[in-house]
Amino acid sequence: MVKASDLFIKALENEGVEYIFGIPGEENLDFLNSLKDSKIKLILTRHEQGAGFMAATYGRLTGKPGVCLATLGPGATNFTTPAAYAQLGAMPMMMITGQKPIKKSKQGRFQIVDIVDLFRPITKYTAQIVNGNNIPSMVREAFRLSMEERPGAVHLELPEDIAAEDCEDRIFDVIGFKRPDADEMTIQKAIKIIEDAKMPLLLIGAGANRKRTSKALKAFIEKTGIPFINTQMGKGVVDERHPKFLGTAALSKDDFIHCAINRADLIINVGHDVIEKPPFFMEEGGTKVIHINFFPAQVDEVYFPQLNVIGDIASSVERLTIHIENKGNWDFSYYGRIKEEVESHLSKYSKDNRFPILPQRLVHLVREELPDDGIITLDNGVYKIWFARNYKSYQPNTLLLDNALASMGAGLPSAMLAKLINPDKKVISICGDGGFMMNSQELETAVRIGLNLVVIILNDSAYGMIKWKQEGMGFEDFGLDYKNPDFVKYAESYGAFGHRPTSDDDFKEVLAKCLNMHGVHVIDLAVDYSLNHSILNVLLKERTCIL
Ligand SMILES: Cc1ncc(C[n+]2csc(CCOP(=O)(O)OP(=O)(O)O)c2C)c(N)n1
Ligand SMILES: [Mg+2]
Repeated sequence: MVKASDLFIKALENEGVEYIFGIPGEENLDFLNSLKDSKIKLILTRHEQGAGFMAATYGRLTGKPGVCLATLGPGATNFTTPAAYAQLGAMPMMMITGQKPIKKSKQGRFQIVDIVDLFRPITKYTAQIVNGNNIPSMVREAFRLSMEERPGAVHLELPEDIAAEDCEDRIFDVIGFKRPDADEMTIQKAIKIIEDAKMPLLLIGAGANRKRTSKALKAFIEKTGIPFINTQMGKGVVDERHPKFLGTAALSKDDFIHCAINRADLIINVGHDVIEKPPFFMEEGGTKVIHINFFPAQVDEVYFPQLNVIGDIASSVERLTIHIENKGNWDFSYYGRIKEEVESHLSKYSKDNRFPILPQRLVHLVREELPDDGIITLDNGVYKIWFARNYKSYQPNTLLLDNALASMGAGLPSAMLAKLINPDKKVISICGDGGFMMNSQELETAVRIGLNLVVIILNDSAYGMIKWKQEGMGFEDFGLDYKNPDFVKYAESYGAFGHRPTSDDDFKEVLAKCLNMHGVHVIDLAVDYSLNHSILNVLLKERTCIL
């Protein structure tokens, strides 16, 4: 016989869990005590959101569920945003929450919320453990579901009395499975459609962000010469320095790549998922779309592909590559023009050294300073559009942004996780002053666990993204300004290092220095958003309609 909480830890070890992120409450104390003697490391955070975002990012980067722990009621409700983040972003993640004893309790309804039900719309699986003997099978099932396409969040609730029960010592083997391949007839159909098209265009989305897919897509592009674009979460799947790369869909319309999309007669859409902000809008009678993914397209007002190629993405792309031939129908000359236009537009302000800094210049300097495998993580703000459009990712998962839930507050925890599991890589967290403040308390966690991390806060003393939208809608500037704390002193009070550059040169120097130093470095960087409206809302519309 074994204690249920010990068995739970054993089941997690059996799944290869390395970390548990979280904040225990009294209802988790048996579990915590069992964790004490395990090789699984506990990463204690200062808010459950921090723990949840770290767990989700662990899943995103490794393909295995990141595990997080919270107490009942208020601890568990703090997991709702990270759960939605993992669920929409297809990141494997497991939440474990405590609960009052379920058999006999003298606490009335104090702190009791029906967490299992609360999590139902934002998880793939949510259940209360009512018998310790069920722990091994329930953990195995939760892990299986969390990783299975489409990956997402799962939740198990472990009540206090169940955690203390004695139960049978049993564990289930982790049995892998091979994802099924697409059927041959569909592959042949797709080949015929692509060969017959005049201006096919390849679009790489979030679901293509897997190791083997990257290689398969590169081979496809190289054999066919078909130009490619990507969605925000598909960035870096194929090196964006590739001569066939046209750009990223940071906006849904009126950007240069939409000129390419509008002229294309076929879009080969690999790994796209409707949870991402649409990279383009499909129209009735317009450009045809082949959807290549692990699962069929969810039909939507703006997305209704004409062919589904369903199965392992890498295998589908490899099989297309083997058999496809250039039958002389393809003409990519227009895409070449778009490429030239994009390159000259994107580099326009990269050498402009005015201060406060322009986001375009920031993108340029960060790219210059980071090695090929360096990682940046973004929070949510208007700079995300500039990074998505202007930053070239050279490798998969080196620009981590969230274009699914697009929640503020995830940027810092996701950078912390990226650094934790990639100690030899340079990692920069780029946040707005609004988003940074939503989980800034995790600076303490970062310092305590000894991370070497650079955090850049773009300081405009406002919710800049909403200001930009407000201006775009022709409304008056109202209701979006605030005052910030002194970020240098704030960082120092956590035992981090604070920096406030006063010029372009100064920033370059500070960034280079911070990337090579130990500790957590917070750079308070004044940003100039005055060109956002004139470029993103006005100039793009004017230029793109004449191309
Ligand atoms: C949790 C959450 N609340 C609100 C929003 C809506 N929202 C999107 S961006 C933004 C402003 C971001 O401000 P900041 O972090 O300072 O970035 P900036 O755009 O100013 O650079 C807001 C309020 C959101 N995405 N997530
Ligand atoms: Mg701001």
